[in-house]
Amino acid sequence: MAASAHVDTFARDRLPAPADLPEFIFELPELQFPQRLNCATALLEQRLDQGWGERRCVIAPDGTAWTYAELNAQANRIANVLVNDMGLVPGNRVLLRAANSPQLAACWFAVMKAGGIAVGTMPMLRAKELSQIIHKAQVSHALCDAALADELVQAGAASPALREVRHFNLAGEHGLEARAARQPDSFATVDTAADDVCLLAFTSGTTGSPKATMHFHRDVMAACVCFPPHVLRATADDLFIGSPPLAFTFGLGGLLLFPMSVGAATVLLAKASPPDLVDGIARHGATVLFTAPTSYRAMAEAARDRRLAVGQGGTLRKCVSAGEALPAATRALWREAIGIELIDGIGATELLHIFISADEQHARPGATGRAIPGYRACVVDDQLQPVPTGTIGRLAVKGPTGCRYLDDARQQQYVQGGWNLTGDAYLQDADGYFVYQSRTDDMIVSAGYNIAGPEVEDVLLRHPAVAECAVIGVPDAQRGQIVKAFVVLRPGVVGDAACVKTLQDFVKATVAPYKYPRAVEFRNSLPRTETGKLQRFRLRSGG
Ligand code: 3UK
Repeated sequence: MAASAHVDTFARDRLPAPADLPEFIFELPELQFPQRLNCATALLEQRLDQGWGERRCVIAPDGTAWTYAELNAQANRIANVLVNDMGLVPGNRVLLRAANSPQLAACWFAVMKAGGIAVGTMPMLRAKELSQIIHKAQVSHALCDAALADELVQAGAASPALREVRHFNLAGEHGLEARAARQPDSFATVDTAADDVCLLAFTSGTTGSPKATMHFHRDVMAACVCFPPHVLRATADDLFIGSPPLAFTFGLGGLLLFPMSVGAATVLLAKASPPDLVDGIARHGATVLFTAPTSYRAMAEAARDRRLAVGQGGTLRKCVSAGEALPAATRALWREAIGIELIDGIGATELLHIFISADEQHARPGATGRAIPGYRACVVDDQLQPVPTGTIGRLAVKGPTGCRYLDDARQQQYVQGGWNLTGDAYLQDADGYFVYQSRTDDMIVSAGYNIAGPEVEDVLLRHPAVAECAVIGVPDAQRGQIVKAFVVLRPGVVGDAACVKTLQDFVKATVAPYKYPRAVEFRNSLPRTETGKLQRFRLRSGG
């Protein structure tokens, strides 16, 4: 280990014991990292050295663009505020709270430059969740959009660890803008070790106390040399856009790190509902899109009408789907609407970003893809032994990134025998493609049959009456569990007994009849997290 640059060793002191770490593999030549590495140097400062300082980098919804040089200067000023005004020392945790925006990107790089540890938080979080995060990560500093100040003020009052908070988008001399303007636009970036922690990413887990995953400067760069060049293959002329918050590593990678790793530009939208995204793509001329499966489904019609794709007179050429399983029906819908084959990819907060995927040429409906260069994946049984082709088991992954929970006994569940166990049930087909079944704890067992909810959902989504749906197992005296579908109907469709029967018959006619939903409930909407994931546990508990 190279000497750490951290003065505050909180994170390093709470790394999992060596025996509890996954095996890390660095086989690709591009994964040979130097001992000293700061990801802000690699992603931002080197673009300037390369002569790309005047290229557009981060773009606000109104079209205002900062060049790489401007983002660098702003990040330097904020790094000076963190160190000179707020007393940050390397290793301190800095909470970031804002909707996606150029200023949030500048804050993120400022934390990297100052050798701090960024703790991203989803804008929707309330004081209760924020105080859990502040406590768990012992957050000492925060940079927060004034529009989201209230909940943080409440959380801060209950959290002695949090010493220094500055707000941006705040007029007056105390606002971050005014303080930053008084600072020099140069900063001596801290010469961090490649294995200094730079990011604490909280999992969007639905149960139990929050888990914080720790990632190094090296991990950030590893994510940038695996999926982007080998699967996505975007170029410096691309313009990225999408919905996931930068606090979610799907968004951090897809909307900030990956575009910058190739010298491209990125539109950071504060609001990115499906209609906002469609508008944003058209208005800015975006070429690469990152969003979740439900968002593709909701956008398909408008995307076709507005002719967003490059082949239709628009600009969009690459579309990445992650966060949840991509139903084959949604892949087909998007292709029919705009002629673009989706790039599906499974990623996890624990592994930082995507590790199984397939590019447009290699995509297979219903399958996520194959292990991407840099990663290995297999399907194993409870003894961690590989199962035969076509057999459902637990997904196990290893690569240059992997799970390191901060001070958490659950490390030993996620990492076993050197493998990261993501909690997903998968099978691998004869060509090595990984086919998602369900979360391991969501598999429905009804009258002795194993039924994967997402397979039934995919069938229901093909019915013209269905806008959205979720399929879970509910307790049943005779069968142990029965299959239950929650269905959001398309506008104008009546959810009566005849409709229930129609949908049940449709499923029976498409897949093995034992999989049909014996119970169907109509809803106006489905419970989802801010990252677009269905909250099945809320449906199970009647919520
Ligand atoms: C599920 C998928 C099937 C799967 C994420 C891309 O989602 C991300 O991270 P989270 O920690 O959740 C991880 C879990 O989400 N999942 C994600 N993508 C897919 N299931 N097909 C997919 N394509 O259960 C996984 O274990 O919130 C995704 C990049 C970075 C991320 N953090």
